[in-house]
Amino acid sequence: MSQTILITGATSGFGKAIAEKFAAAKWNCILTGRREDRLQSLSKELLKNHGIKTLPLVFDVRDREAVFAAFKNLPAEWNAIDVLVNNAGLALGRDSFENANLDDWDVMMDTNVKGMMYVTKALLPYLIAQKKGHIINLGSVAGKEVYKDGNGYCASKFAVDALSRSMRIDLLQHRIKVTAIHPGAAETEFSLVRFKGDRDKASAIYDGFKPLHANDIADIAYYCATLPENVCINELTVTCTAQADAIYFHKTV
Ligand code: NDP
Ligand code: 8X3
Repeated sequence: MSQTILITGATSGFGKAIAEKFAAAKWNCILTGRREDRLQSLSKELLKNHGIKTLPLVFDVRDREAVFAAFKNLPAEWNAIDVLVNNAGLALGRDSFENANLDDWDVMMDTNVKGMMYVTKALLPYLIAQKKGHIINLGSVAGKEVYKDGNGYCASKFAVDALSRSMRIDLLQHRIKVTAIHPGAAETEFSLVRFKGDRDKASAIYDGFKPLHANDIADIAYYCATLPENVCINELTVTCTAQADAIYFHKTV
């Protein structure tokens, strides 16, 4: 029988690559994000290339009512969800604590922390009813160590780490696995968003080294999701070869 994955933030980067990876393995995909045009074109592409079923759901993870409304009455054919990937997230700004923008902090906390909590809470009744499931949360090396000017983003990803550990304990009784993947620098739309559309600043982040690619994270998510029922990778930190942790890089320029 086909399996089903739900991915938040499937319009770009890791989320899109994860959708493509699982679709290629014939998983049906529930794809979420705010940009409807991208969700529709990804749905069509996955159907055409892999013949799988997709359900695009357009909502902002910060909108509590919209999140719960989206999952309240999932069509019967979609309510058996094997894997939830909490991926939607962002960084905004890279400024010292005294210069950081309060609105940026609010958006990061509301998206990366509260959005993830809302989505998980809204989906849990389905996972609990089926007495199994797997939640994969996208944390970051920024949630393992703080770096200069990382303040609000680092705090939000430390919270993802804490929530992942907490979920793992609380959901044990329901046989729900929880895996936290903590990537280092990966070239997606992440830096373009962080630097608010400044392409030069965004691309400069990756000067002098070869960062992770979204497909690397998709491969890892797929590996974690397809292990035997009795095996759960609790967490893993993954960086490109030129990065040691949240702070140290070996760059050629
Ligand atoms: P992208 O910017 O390429 O993708 C981010 C995705 O999140 C988009 O699909 C976007 O969809 C979605 N998203 C953002 N805000 C919201 C919102 N309010 N509601 C719904 N969806 C939202 O970045 P990445 O793929 O790199 O990032 C994915 C995750 O990985 C994030 O949590 C990020 O923090 C984390 N991460 C990224 C790293 C990197 O270096 N790239 C490293 C470590 C972790 P849309 O705009 O259509 O809503
Ligand atoms: C994204 C990686 O190093 O920019 O989480 O924080 S980093």
